[in-house]
Parts: sequence; structure tokens; C-alpha cells
Amino acid sequence: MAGAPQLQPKISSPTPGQPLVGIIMGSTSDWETMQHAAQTLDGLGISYEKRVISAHRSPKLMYDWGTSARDRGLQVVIAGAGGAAHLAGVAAALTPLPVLGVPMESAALKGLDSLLSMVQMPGGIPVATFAIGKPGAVNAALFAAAILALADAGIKRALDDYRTNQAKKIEDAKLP
Ligand code: RP5
Repeated sequence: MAGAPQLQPKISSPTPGQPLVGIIMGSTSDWETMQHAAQTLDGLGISYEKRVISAHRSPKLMYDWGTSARDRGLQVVIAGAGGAAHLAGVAAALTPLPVLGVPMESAALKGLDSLLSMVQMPGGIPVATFAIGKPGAVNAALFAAAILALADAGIKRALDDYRTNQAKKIEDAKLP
């Protein structure tokens, strides 16, 4: 009808395959945990790039990746690190994108070091810090999806379906 505005879902990923989420981690040893963030995004159909970047072992790579993240089309960063876990904080200093931090369960202090290091950002540069280990990796991915869903109808549907299926599993659960 003439004059009636056509409402189109706003799709935030105009280029098919364009990564929307950047998953970074301080070491290959973090992948065992961070793969759960990747798998969660896979399940929601959200494209991502993944890379090992160390704030202290590869500071130049950290700088280049962080300062180019937004211009390369990323919209959210998930950063996993352990010990003196400054990766998420340094990433947040280098990009205005939302940075979601996942503290690794370190051998020495069971992740308490990673958690406190990551969560205690001084005011001015925020890092949204999640639970230690796998639950944090999964929830960081779901939170990234929730951010993207604000402007992407397809991701909104995928996230709604995820929650519906999750609830159904509990509702249908049988005990021995
Ligand atoms: C951090 O140091 C990494 O994020 C990792 O969790 C931790 C240990 O790294 P590796 O010694 O296993 O490479 O930078």
C-alpha cells in the first residue's frame, strides 16, 4: 500500500561470512575452555574469528588486532586469559567494542587469580567478566549473541530458540 513503510528486519551482517565476534585467548592452552564459546556461537549460526594473542608475549599483534577490530567489522570481542589475565583489559583499551572476559581456571589458584585480575578494571575501560572456565565461555558467547540480537532479527530468533530448547530439556527431564 502506498505510504505504508515496509519494516525490514535490520541485519547487522550484510556480508555473508563476515565475522561479527572476535574470540581471542592468551595461549593455545586456553582453547580447551574457549572452544565452548566457539561451539556456542556455531550453534547460534554466528560468525566469528578466533586467534591466540598474548598481551605480554605478542604486544605488537595485540595492538594491531585491537586497533583494527572495529574497522574489520567485528562487533563484540570475547577474550579468555588466565593468571595475570590482562588480555581482556588491554583489548578493551584498544577498541571501543564491548569486551567480554572469560577467566581461565589456572592450575595455581583455580582461576581466582584470573577472575580478580579480569574483573577489577579501574573505572573508565570496562570489561564484562564472566564465570571461571567453561560456564563463562558459554555465557560470554550467549551474551555476545544477546548484544548482536538487538540489531539482528536472525540472531534474535536463534537465541529465542536456544532458550526454548534449554527450557524444554529441563521440563522433560526424568530422574532415575
Ligand atoms: C596466559 O597465561 C594465558 O591466557 C594462559 O591462560 C596462561 C598460561 O599460558 P601458557 O603458559 O599455557 O602458554 O597468558
